[in-house]
Amino acid sequence: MKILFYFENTESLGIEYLSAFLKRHGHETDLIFHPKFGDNPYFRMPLIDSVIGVDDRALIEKAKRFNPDLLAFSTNITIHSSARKMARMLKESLGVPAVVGGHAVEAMPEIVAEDPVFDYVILGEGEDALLELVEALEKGRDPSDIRNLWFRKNGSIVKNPLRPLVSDLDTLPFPDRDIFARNGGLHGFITGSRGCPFKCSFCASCIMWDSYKGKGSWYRVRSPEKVVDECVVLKEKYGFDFIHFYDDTFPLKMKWLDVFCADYKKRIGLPFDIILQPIYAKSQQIKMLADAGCVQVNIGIQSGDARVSKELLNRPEEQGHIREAVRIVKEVGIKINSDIMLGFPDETREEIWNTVKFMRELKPDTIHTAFFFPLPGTPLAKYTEERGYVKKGWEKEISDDRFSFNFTGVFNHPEKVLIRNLKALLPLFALLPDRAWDMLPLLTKNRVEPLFQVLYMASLPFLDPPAFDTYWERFTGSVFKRFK
Ligand code: B12
Ligand code: SF4
Repeated sequence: MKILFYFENTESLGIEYLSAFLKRHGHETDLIFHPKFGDNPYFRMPLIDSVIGVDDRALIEKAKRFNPDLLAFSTNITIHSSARKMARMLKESLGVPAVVGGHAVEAMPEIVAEDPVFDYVILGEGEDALLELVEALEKGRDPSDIRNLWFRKNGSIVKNPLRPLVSDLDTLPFPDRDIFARNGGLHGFITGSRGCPFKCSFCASCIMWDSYKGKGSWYRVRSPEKVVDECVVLKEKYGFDFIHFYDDTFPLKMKWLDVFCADYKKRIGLPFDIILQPIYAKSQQIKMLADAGCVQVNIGIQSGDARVSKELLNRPEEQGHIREAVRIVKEVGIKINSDIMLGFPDETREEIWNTVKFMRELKPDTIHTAFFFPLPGTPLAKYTEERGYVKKGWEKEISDDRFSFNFTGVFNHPEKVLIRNLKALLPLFALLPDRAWDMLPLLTKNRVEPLFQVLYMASLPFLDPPAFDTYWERFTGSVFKRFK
């Protein structure tokens, strides 16, 4: 059977895993990739995509040439509305059914299952369920008993239970990166694990631990040798000179790391970055990572206020863990990128400033700022709704509307001006000497954010080289395809 995926903006390991699994079982796959160059964390100018020749008509023509039997969409809540739009257009032109999976489905399964745009919804880990659906459709068999599948039948929704999680990740084929290499978006992402051991109140991890209760551990780690085998593919087949490990939190158990670091150094030797959970950062492990080639760690600090971090976000680490992790990481010369969020429900002015003070104290090399946005299905989204920051039924807007995590908060935070200003200013201030931070209270009094957003964009290549590279690759990739 021929399955056509759709994705936008960046590479999706989810699609690559699904595609590899389908191919292993004799099916043919391809991808419609929309780079959405004009919609990114730094600015929104959708017209740019049309100018460089990526428009819906061109994508539909490409889809027609592949002539699929099934359309497959992977969505999260930022891309859900545009994936719906694309699903509607492709279905109209091709007359084939559409299946959807991914994080938007976990977050709001009922809303997605009631949506006539999608014929089938697959919850959770998708490899086996998608294969079974494809085989049922191919053989004209009733898909009613496929675990993880939800679909509409006689006016109601059939909701099949979840199957157990894949317990041995090494049994899965390596992600099919060709599908992105051919169509754009390939960046060299890889994960050594699936899931996360923690349950922060704003994170999708909470949803997964709850949905999969009794069906295996949501947090699973691959064998280090297999991970390095996959890095060989990234290096030799695709020519990457930098590797991004995008595990929710990079595995740091001594036994695992010992094998990984020695093997990676011997067979790969490329610089890489990881996502580091500060609770796990011990001196010995960090030294091993540095020796193996780790040049940057990304730490999700989120808030520098102890109450917000513990009571509201349910973060596992204390501020002491973060201080110690930053000290150890700096000692070995690894760069630190810190992720923070601003504008949590009930977050006071003082608590917001505590985050700023914490950043000033820690002095990470770069700071990535985001507005807090409630992910449907998480405890913090429920709290946001209970406290009246969003109106009931707000999740529906995610499907109906185009909004962006990066540009709009859905709710009206009383400290909106301060939040917007800090979002634009902090990444810049990360580059400035300590004394410059004294100016922040004055600078944030009035709305200066648009001016600093422009400054931020102009300094992006220096501020955040990996983000800029990704962005630049996407742009040049699109232009190249247009003029080829
Ligand atoms: C790596 C990563 C990124 C990378 C790569 C993104 C990507 N699209 O793969 C980068 C840094 C670019 C990124 C960006 C963003 N990310 Co991100 N990211 C992750 C992370 C840490 C791992 C994703 C991953 O590769 N998982 C491994 C693969 C194998 O799993 P998977 O993608 O979930 O796919 C499986 C199933 O979901 C399912 N499935 C998925 N799609 C489909 C489709 C079909 C048809 C079927 C049947 C099944 C199916 O089957 C797959 C295989 O088992 C997750 C957290 C997590 N644990 O998943 C957050 C996560 C997905 N990101 C998230 C967010 C919010 C974002 C951004 C919006 C952030 C921002 N403000 O810009 C952007 C969106 C960009 C985009 N276009 O997707 C949220 C999504 C929340 C939600 N409910 O929608 C997550 C869950 C983190 C969180 N905060 O909770 N991200
Ligand atoms: S540590 Fe990170 S990935 Fe894990 S639950 Fe918390 S926010 Fe989610």
